[in-house]
This record gives sequence, C-alpha cells and structure tokens, in this order.
Amino acid sequence: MYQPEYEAMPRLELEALQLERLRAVLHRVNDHNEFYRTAFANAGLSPDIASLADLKHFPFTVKDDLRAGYPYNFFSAPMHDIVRVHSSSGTTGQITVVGYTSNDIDNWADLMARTLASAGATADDIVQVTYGYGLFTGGLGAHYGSERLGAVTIPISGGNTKRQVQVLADFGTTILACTPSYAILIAETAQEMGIDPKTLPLRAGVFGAEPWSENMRKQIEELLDIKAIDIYGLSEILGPGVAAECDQQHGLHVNEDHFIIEIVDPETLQPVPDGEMGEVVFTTITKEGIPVIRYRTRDISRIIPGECACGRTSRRMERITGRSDDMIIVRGVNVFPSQIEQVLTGIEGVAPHYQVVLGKKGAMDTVEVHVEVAADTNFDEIRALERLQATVRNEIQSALAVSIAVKLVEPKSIERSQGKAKRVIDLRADQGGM
Ligand code: DLL
Repeated sequence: MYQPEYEAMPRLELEALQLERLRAVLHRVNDHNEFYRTAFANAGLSPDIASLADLKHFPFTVKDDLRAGYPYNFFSAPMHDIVRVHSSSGTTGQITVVGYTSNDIDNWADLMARTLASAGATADDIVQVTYGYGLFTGGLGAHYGSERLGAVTIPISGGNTKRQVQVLADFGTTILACTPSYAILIAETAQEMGIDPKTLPLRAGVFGAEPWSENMRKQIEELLDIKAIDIYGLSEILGPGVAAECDQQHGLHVNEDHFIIEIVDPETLQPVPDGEMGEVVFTTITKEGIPVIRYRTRDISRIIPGECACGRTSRRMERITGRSDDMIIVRGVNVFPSQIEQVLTGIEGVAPHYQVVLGKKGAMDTVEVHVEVAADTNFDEIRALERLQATVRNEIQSALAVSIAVKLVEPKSIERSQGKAKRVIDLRADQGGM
C-alpha cells in the first residue's frame, strides 16, 4: 500500500473524515458555485449536515450541468488558484473542462501512486505511460503518480505501436499503463515483429478508461505474462485514480477518503443496497478546482459486499459493466458490449476484436456482432467457418438469453484503437428512419 494510514483506515474513522470533508466541500460549492448555491437554496439545504446519510437529500449533478458552465463557470476556485485544465473527450457532445488547483494535482499524484502500488509497483519499477498525454487525463495522471512513487517514468504517450514494443524491450519496462484494447494490440504487434511478448521484462499493467471483460483480462495476462489490474476514473471526478483493483483482482477499491460512492437506481434515482446493480454516483470531498456533488456517471456497477483480503478497508466496486449510453436493447433485453466481449473472448477461433453494429431495416432496428476470426483461420474451409459462426451465435444466445446476428470478418479488418476502443457502431441514421 502506498498510504496505509488512509487505505486501511478503520471504517468509523474513515466515515468521520468523510463527514468533515463533505461539510467543507458543501460549503465550498455553496460559496463559489452559482449552480449549487441556487440548487441548495431552492431545496432549503444547508451545508452543515449532521451525518453522511444527509447527502442523499442533495440534488444530483449531470454532465449537462457542467456543460452549461463551459468553460470555467462550474469551477469553485478562483482562476488565480487553478494550475491545470483537462477536458473530457466530447464523444457524447460538447466537451467539459475541469480545473485543478495545486492541491488537487498533489492529491491526484498520491491517488495514482496508490493505483500503481496496488499493481505491485515500487520505486524500483519502470513505468511506460502509454495513455495519451494532453487534455485527456490518462497520460499526465499516470505520469505524476509514477513520479510520486519514485519509479522511472517513460512519458511515451499513445500511438506508434512498433515503437512502443521497441521501448518495452529496450528500456526494460516493468509496468505498462494503457487501455486494455491497446495492450492486446501491443502484444500482437510484438509477435509480428518476431518478439515473444512473454519474454519482455514487463510484470504488470494498469489498464482502464474503457470497459473490459474478465476473459479479456485472462487473454492479456496470458499474452504478456503479466498481472493485469483494472483502474477506473473519469475526468469530471478526477481522471484515473478514483478506484483500482488490488492484487486480489476482485473489485476496485474506491478511494473513499477523497470520493463518496453511491449506487442508485437509474429510474427512481433512489440509492440501492450494497450488492445491487445501478448507476455509479460520486461526490468529490477534497477537490478544490471543480468539486461535484452526487455526479451521475452513467456507469453501471455495484458495491461488492464484505471485506477484502488485501487489508484495505475501502469498499469495492465491481468492474464497470458499461455505460448506460452504450447499453443496447435487443428485443427487450438489455445488453452491454462488455457482456458480448466476455462470450467472444471465451471462444476458440475468434480474435478479441469485435464491434456491435446497429442498423435499420425498414422501421426495424437491427443488431449485428462483427467479430474477427483468428489470424490462422483457413478461409477455404467454409463448413468450419459456418460452424464457428453458429457457435458464436449460440454462445451469445445462451449467455445473454437473446439471439443476435453474427458476422465473422477477416483478421485485422476491424479498426484498431490506440486509446479507447469503439465497440458500438451506430449506422441507423445513415440507413434512414432516424
Ligand atoms: O478515461 C480516465 C481514465 C484514464 C481512467 C486512464 C482509467 C485510466 P474519461 O475520458 O473522462 O476519463 O472517461 C471516463 O471511461 O465514465 C467510464 O465510462 C470509462 N472508464 C474509465 N475507466 C474504466 C474502467 C478516463 N476501468 C469514462 N472500466 C468512465 C470501464 C471505464 N470503464
């Protein structure tokens, strides 16, 4: 552990700390942020809450609230105190800008040092930061964490996959930080370059920024012969460093001394009991630049009840199933791309590269899973291909209780991503009707 005094704090002490910090942040936003001041006044809410349970009376914050303040109006610190801005990618609309004070950057470095330490990293490691540097929080977030830990930091950023492999081999990288889909591409590229990725000095990876399945983890661990740790975060809350798995690889410990997690029913918005699935909601309790109260992430997960064998006392969130924006409804059944991935990555003969394609036939919505066959497939064996296609369809049907059309596609025909993979392709507008 990097900060055992916080990571393994007795629960009662942690809750007392959370309450103190929550009160302070409610005061901060009430004093500096017009949106919260108005919302609290309208609801008759005072920042001087009596207990943590009072948080549930406070209004939610959604992405559009942050957008309405574009670029700086949602900040709760004077611009004089802001030392850095980042922004969300804007794939789902106008970008949002987040601001950090020097205290925020300092806390972030600690939280990312925790994240790397939970993957077993120490000052003796060499960390290759392959997350993108720039407005995206991944690169600089991991960079500061790695330096805080005292590790050697390689600020290579994303892209140029052959060079990534060369650096992995020549610089003796021991910890890789990138998206899980890019980790697969790096491993495949190494194989193409005649380098067996298992022989690299790499021993662990901190992978996140996109949903990935347990089977995908197994594939990465096997391909690279490493331990693959799931790390989670979002720019509106911090960037990476909000939650991370420990060596038990069973749920992501939320850094509860900085963030309060709630899981709510996305329909009723009522908190659900531990163990039940719902939308993840975060309140930042130490942020100064842009604190947020009850931020609806759109990510779907649940709290894993019980204690973790690693000794951390923080609660664990299960790996994110997906974003509610990416959820597909097929004949009444809710399906996330990561569930399809879990099935595909368990089948021999297909590669871990896939897309879910939404289309339109007349007035009907259609869904088709495109999945690459393995590189060594013999295309002359039509029967074998037909059998493989039927296997994929049947496996999806039995795992998800819904039948989805499957198209096998040639190796390397699905576009590779060097950052977040695009799993859902929506062609409905192009095919008329929308
Ligand atoms: O992706 C921050 C990050 C960088 C996290 C590097 C981990 C590693 P955004 O670009 O704002 O920030 O995207 C945040 O990505 O709401 C989730 O939907 C998704 N996401 C992030 N981590 C995971 C994960 C960064 N481990 C959005 N599993 C979040 C599943 C994840 N989804």
